[in-house]
Amino acid sequence: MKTIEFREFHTPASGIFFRAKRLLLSEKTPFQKMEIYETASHGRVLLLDGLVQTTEKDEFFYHEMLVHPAMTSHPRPRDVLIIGGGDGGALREVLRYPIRSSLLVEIDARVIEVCRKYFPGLATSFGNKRAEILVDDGSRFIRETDLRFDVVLVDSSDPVGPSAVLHQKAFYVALKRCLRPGGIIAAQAGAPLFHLEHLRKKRLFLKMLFSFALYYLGPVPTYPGGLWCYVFLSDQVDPRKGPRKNVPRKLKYYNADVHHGAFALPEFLKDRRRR
Ligand code: AG3
Repeated sequence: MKTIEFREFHTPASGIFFRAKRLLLSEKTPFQKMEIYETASHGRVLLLDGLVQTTEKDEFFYHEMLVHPAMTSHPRPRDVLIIGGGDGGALREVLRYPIRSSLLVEIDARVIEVCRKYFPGLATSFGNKRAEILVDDGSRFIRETDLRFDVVLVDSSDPVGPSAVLHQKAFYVALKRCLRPGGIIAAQAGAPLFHLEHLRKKRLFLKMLFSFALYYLGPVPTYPGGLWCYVFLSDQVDPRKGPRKNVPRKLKYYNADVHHGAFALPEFLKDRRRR
C-alpha cells in the first residue's frame, strides 16, 4: 500500500511531518489551498496553504487558550465577536459561557462548510441559536460595523502570508473601536521561536493602543516551535489578577492555575521597556 506523507516546513530546514491514512480533501478555494488528511496519530488534520491549522488531537490547547483567558477575565461578557476561526473550535469554547450572542466573521465560506463535515468535534456550535455566522473579510467588517462587543477573539493564521493584515497596527486600531468599555481582545500572535522580531514590534504599537497589552503563552504541539503566543488587550482589565468567574467544567487544558502561569513570560520574551 502506498503511504501518504505530508509536511509543513517551519524553516527551510525543519518542520513537522505526518503519515496519513487518507487524503480526505484537497481543494483551492478563492482564498487559499485547503487540505484535510486522516492520520493515525493526530486524527484529522486541516492545512491551509500548507500550514497546519488544527488537528483533532491537539486543537484543545489552542482553542482553550485563545478563548478562556479573555472570557474569564471579563466580569460579564454578553456579546462576543470572533474574527476568522471558520473551523468552529473557538466558537465552541465561547458558547460554554452564558452569553447573549456571538458573531463569527470568516472570509472563506468553504472552510466553514468543509469543517462542518470533516471536524464535527470542532464545528458543534454552528447550529447554536446564540451563534451567528457571517462570511466576510474580517478586517473590512471591523472597520465598517456599528456593532460593539465585550470580547473580541482573533483566530487568524500566521503573521506572514494572507493573514498578515490581521497582525498589523491598523487592524488593532479598528478593533479597539468595536469594543465596549471594559472590553477585551485576545488574538493569536504566532510562534515565539520563529516570530520573535514580529512580536517585539507588535508589542510596541499595542502598548500605545491599550493600557494592558500582554503576551501570554501555551503549548500547541503541532504548531511551529511547539510553544504558542497570544495577546491579551484591554484598557480596564488586568488578566494577571486571574479568572473573575468560575471556569467552565470539562475543559482539557485551561484552568485558573494555567491562567496565572500563562502570563509568566520567559526571559527571551520579557518586556524590557518600562512605560
Ligand atoms: N489559527 C492559527 C494557526 C497558526 C498555525 N501556524 C502554522 N502552522 N504555521 C488556527 C486556526 C484554528 N482555529
